[in-house]
Amino acid sequence: MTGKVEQQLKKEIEKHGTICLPLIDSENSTNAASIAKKVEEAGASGILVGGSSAIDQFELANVVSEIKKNVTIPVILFPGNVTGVSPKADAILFSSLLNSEDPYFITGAQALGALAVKKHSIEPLPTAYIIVGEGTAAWFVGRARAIPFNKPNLAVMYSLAAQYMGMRFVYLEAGSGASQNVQPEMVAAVRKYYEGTLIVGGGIRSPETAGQIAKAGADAIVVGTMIEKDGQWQQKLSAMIKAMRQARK
Ligand code: 1GP
Repeated sequence: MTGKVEQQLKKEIEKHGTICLPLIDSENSTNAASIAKKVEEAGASGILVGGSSAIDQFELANVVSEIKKNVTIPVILFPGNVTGVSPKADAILFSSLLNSEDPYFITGAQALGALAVKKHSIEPLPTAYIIVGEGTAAWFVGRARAIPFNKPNLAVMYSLAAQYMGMRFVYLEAGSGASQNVQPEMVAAVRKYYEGTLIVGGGIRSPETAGQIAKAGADAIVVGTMIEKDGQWQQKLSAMIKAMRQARK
C-alpha cells in the first residue's frame, strides 16, 4: 500500500541513484519559504520539515504552508514528537525510534499521533529511525541507546528487524550538527541486507562526504544545518547533489 509521495520518491531514486532531502527545522530556519525554493532549484527531490526539539505546532503549520506555496516537490514531515504532525504536509516519516530506551518514542507518540495523520490525509511513510553516536539533540530527546559509529553490525541488526516488521524506510541518523557523520562502512553494511529505502543524515556537509555515503548505497541523504540560514549555500548544495548522483553512475 504505497502512496503518491512514496512512488514519486522511488521514481526519483531510480532516476538519480541517490536523492537529496534537505531538512528545514521549523524553529531554527530563517525564511523557510525562500530556503525551500533554493533547495528545489539546487535539485532536491523533497523537503523534510521538523526536528527533534520542534514543539510549536502553530509555527510548524505556518512554515509548511509557506513552503508549499513556493515549491512543487513534496513536503514531508519529520516529527520528533506528536507536535510534529501538521495538516498541510504531503507525507510524514511515520517513525519509530527503534533504539530508544523509552517506549514513548517507539510506539507511544505514534499511537497518539496516528489519528491526526489519518484525519488530515497525510501519507505515512513507515520509517525505522535509528540513532548512531551520542551527544546530539535527537539522541538526548529521544533517549536513544546510540549505536557506536564503529559497530556497523548493530545497525544491520536493527535495519533487518525493521524490514521484517514491514518498515519500508530506514533512517540512519547521526543527529543534526553531529561532529561526525554515519560512516560509509556502516551504510554499505546496512545496504547489503536492508531492501527498503535507506536514508542517511547528520553531519554531512561536503560533496566528498555526500558522494561517499551515496556510493556506499544510501538512497537519500538529509542535509539540515548547512541550509538553516538564508545565506550563500546554494552552490555547495548543488555540488553535493551532483556528487551524490555521480557516485551512483
Ligand atoms: C538531522 O539528519 C539531519 O536530523 C540533518 O543533519 O543538520 O547535521 O545536516 P545536519
